Amino acid sequence: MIIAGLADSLIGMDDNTFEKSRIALLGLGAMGTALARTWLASGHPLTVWNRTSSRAEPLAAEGATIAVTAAEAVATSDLVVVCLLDDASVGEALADADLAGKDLVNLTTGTPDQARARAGWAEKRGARFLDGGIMAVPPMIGVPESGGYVLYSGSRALFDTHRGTLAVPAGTRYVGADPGFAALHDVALLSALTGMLAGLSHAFALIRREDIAPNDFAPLLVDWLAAMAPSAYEIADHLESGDYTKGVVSNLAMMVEGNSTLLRTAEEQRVSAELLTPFMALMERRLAGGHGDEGTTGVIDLLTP
Ligand code: FVH
Repeated sequence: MIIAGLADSLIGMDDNTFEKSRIALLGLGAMGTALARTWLASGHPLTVWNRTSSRAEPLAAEGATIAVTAAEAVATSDLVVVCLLDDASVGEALADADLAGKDLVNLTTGTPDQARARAGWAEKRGARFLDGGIMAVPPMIGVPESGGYVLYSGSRALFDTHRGTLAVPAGTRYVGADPGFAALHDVALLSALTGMLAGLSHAFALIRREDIAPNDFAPLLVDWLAAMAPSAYEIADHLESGDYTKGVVSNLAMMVEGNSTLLRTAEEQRVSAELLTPFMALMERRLAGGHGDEGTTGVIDLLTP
């Protein structure tokens, strides 16, 4: 019996024997190396290339074929995966490669417009293109229970062809035919994380000078943020319905009033409020516009005039 998903990573059939598809992987930084190891461990023939060749050598002992140039690596496989520092390094690395007929999967972090331009660039060179945004750090790669996954957008046909192979290092989530969508989702999620890290920084700063152990405080933060995270569903519902007051239990008027307590406490604890004030200013502007019965969804209108 063939396990669903796994079948996609197998090509050809010889009685009970399946051959796993060959992959060319360009880029052996922390992430590229983690990807390489999971594909090798699952039996995929793998050709690797890295600008600094010494980073490729340990993988030879694990079964990888080392290519001297990126073009040489590309020539070995129909499926080419790139995981480099940034979009410019992708252009540089693939400058001399023949991409005609190749399936190019770009796991390099970039902007939506960079992904769209890279898709056009790849298509002009005869390749199908899929962009990916990795929502994981290297130790999460090849560890399904870590919850890491990769967002994909671009050629649906390419995604379907290689779905099983792409699922080996981490879960897969296809988010649309627009090649910019994986990057857009990736950056939106990273931006939400930035806000959370800003909040954590301010919270730890508030307790820092007191006799409160950070390790005692951390579980409170984790539980609180986990309990509040579903507010994303309420905001989504507001945006889709256009009714920003629907289900609101903590309204903007109350929250703006409460902000003065947050600011005063920061002052008492001799903590700079610079991480809080930009968001508070937006809340005040929305309140001044007569929207005290909403939650914070209206702030999004101010960000997207
Ligand atoms: N590591 C992480 O936690 C994050 C998790 C989310 C996704 N990111 C993105 O993944 C891309 C690769 O990240 P990385 O962690 O592998 O990055 P480094 O360890 O710094 O390795 C960078 C590789 O890029 C090569 N490289 C840089 N410039 C060039 C160039 N001009 N031409 C060819 N290759 C280039 C570099 O080669 P070398 O320095 O070893 O010679 C590494 O292979 C990235 O987009 C993250 O944002 C990771």
